[in-house]
Amino acid sequence: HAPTPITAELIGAPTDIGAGARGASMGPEALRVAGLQPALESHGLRVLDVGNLSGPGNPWLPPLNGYRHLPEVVAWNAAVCDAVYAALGRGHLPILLGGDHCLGVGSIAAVARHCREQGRPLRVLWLDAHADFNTSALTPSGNVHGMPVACLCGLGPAELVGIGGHTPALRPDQVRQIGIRSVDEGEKRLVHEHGLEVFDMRFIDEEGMRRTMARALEGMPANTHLHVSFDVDFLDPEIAPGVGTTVPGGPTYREAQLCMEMIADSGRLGSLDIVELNPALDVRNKTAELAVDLVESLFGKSTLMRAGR
Ligand code: B3U
Ligand code: MN
Ligand code: MN
Repeated sequence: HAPTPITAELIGAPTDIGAGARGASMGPEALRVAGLQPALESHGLRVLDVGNLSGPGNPWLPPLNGYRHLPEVVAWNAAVCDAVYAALGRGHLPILLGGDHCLGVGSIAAVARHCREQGRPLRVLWLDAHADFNTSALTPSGNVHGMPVACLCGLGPAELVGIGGHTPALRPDQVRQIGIRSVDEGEKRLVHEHGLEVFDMRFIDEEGMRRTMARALEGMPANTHLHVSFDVDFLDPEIAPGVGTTVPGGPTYREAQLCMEMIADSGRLGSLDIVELNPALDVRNKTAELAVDLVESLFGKSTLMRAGR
């Protein structure tokens, strides 16, 4: 009989609570307008759009003790964590539509909890221009979207670090970062101290995206749950201007496609975040359309039938 199709669950989190620019709150609707659901359905997935979560508005305040909007960030992440955990419990593949990247804490804490309960190994691919490994002492901005990886590894405020019920949610050796090209001075030292595996733009320039992804995906047992946290500022701003913090010198269209295709070929994808899309800074929704195009590749769109796939 035919295999049961994967059911993807689209979960909108319309907030810019952790960001340094307003507008990521419009991300979920821009992805819907760009046709995310029919694009996924065209690759054989069932898609359930459960609509948007709700949470506090953005008070747009300066940092307090090194964090901007910490109580609101915690409220949004609690909602995301519950929704992602519930989707996984239904056997669905959650796709978080951000929203800024602070939401990666709730999303990945939920995935880590699910994997712990199922006894499955977890790997997280962090596609980003930034390492997002700041702490309240190191951050130049107080924006929590610069801190989610540190929070997941146990470095951060207790309310966030413990949101999935287990501290830390992740060990650094479960994470692979790809596309990194902007890391703050103190953050660099912390990344090194914690032994994060970072495939930065220099690595991609020297080794190519093919070898980069082969390395990032190696050593995953068959039952591994692979989570992809896709910060749209991973992409070069020439092709993806609709993000809050552009950093020049990112992956090209072709490199990004290959990255997504090789993740699809791994056959391990279990959950996804699409974050930091900022329609207020976009040009005719083209960054949202590009994100949808790349997510199609992540779910197995390819130009040809390929041997052994
Ligand atoms: N590292 C800087 C900038 C930044 C991090 N993530 C984004 N921007 N999107 C910071 O504020 O922590
Ligand atoms: Mn990020
Ligand atoms: Mn980023």
